[in-house]
Amino acid sequence: MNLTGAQIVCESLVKEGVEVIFGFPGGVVLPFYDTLPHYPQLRHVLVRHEQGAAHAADGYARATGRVGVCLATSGPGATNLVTGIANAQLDSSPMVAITGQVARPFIGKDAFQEIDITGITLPITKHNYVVLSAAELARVFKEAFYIASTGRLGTVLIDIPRDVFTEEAEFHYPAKVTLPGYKTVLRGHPAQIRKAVQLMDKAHRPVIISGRGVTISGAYDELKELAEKAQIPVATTLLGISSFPENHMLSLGMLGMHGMACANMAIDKADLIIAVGMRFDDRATASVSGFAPNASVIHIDIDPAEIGKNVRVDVPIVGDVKNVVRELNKQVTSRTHVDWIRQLDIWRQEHPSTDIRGGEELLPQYVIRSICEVTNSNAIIVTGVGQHQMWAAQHFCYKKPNSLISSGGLGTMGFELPAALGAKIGCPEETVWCIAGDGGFQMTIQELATVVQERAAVKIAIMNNGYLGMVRQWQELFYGRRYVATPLSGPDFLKIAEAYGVSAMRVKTRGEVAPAIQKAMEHDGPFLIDFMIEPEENVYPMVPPGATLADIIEAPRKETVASGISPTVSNL
Ligand SMILES: Cc1ncc(C[n+]2csc(CCOP(=O)(O)OP(=O)(O)O)c2C)c(N)n1
Ligand SMILES: [Mg+2]
Repeated sequence: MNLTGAQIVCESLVKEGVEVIFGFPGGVVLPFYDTLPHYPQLRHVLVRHEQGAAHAADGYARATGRVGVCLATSGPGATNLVTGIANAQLDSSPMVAITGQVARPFIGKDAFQEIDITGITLPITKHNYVVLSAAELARVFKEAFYIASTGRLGTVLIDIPRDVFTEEAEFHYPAKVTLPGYKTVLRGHPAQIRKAVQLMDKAHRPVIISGRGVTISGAYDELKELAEKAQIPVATTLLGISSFPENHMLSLGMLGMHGMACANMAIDKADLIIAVGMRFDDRATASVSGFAPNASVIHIDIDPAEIGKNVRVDVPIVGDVKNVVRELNKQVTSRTHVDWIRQLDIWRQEHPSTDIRGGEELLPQYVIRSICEVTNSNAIIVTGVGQHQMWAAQHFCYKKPNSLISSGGLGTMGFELPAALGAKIGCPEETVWCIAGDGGFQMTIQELATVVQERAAVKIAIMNNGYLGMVRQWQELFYGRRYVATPLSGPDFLKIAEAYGVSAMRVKTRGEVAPAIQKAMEHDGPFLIDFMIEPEENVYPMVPPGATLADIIEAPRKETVASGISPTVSNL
């Protein structure tokens, strides 16, 4: 059967089970858009900026575990995708990005809207393709989806010249891929697993660090079993949040630069680190030379390139986390670490990191805790980047698997709104709260129009401190309080919301917080709350740049007076 390239693209997407494409049209992709109405199973979501398409596809992928798809035209459309592609790739989000390219005879001529997008994205994709004949399209799509969704997940870009969309070729979708150079190891080596078990059996002060790999491989139950069987406390990375229930007695919460004091102290004093599906990012380890100075390290990861990259590893195990942890569970000895757990409990009491001070001020921590209480933790939280991101990581008690979506590796301001849109479209039954910074929100604010057009009932909490808050915090602490280029003036987010057709309200006092959240939840459709939070509130604890996890700055004393609201992590 002969089909046009555009039809082959659509057929291939259907074969891959794609239901949603986040895209924005332009000249060279018009043949594709002209074909799209013949494929009603493919829902097209028209974003307002291509960066929004990439973040929405990324948010969709993280929320559903399925490959997210975004599409843009050549030139500026393609370059607008770049930040979103890098963001998805750095956080191992499975995504296929499709770009149009100028017609084959024009390639290399600096033609109108020609850009070498495969050259540009080579270092920020897992793989990329330029498709130079329609006959190759089906194979390329099969491979692209396979590569994006296997091994360490990642982003694949497919660049398609305009005349390849219109060229005809026989359509045959391959049943399997043939990629001799691409191999993924799924099962851990038995000898390495035995070595790991030996270390675990003799450890006195073990700590598990759980990363996003646990969520991706669906190893939530397996990890819980391991922690419980061997009585090992669990700290998580930022992206590992919600891979282990935070109300569990063995939960230490997040580690790292803004991690819980108790988690960081535990790692500093541990004699064994079991790192599961995490990559020792410098925001998690702080100074690598001082990281876990007394510990042997077991590192489980599907990507062999991660082993020994940042931290010396004693027992590497390459494999899918779920398989490896299952094997560990079979072999590890059931035991307790009474003294260690008691010690952690003492540190937790002496160094509380989630207490919220009382008083009248509208504190961001209080807002996050209230969202947690009103939703009963039954929501997907999507954040931007900055202080609000850290408060959302610290003060919401994540009890549900895969309930935090945040930009970790690239730290992309503006991720929040489009990613929340993608998550809501992927999981329409879930409550999705977008926790936004007043700075980052303005970077992708136009996606409010997409939210309205798609009737996506995203609930938006703007943490309005009038500053690029995280940068202001660094200026306060490390640059003599010189606030250069960090104060923000406006806009009036209620007027913005009104212009887009989104219901909204402003909250200035603690008393208004819970009723406003309740109102947003009951509202049938998107809802925005502009929380006018304490402008110069800081994120604590904090490990200063260059220091080790042991060098934690805790909140100044006045900041730890209890507010009467329950702590995030239930104590041991
Ligand atoms: C695209 C981008 N530009 C710059 C930065 C550097 N940066 C990190 S946090 C931050 C401030 C964010 O401000 P806001 O969104 O208001 O969040 P807040 O920290 O105030 O909660 C900036 C500028 C970034 N992470 N991303
Ligand atoms: Mg701000």
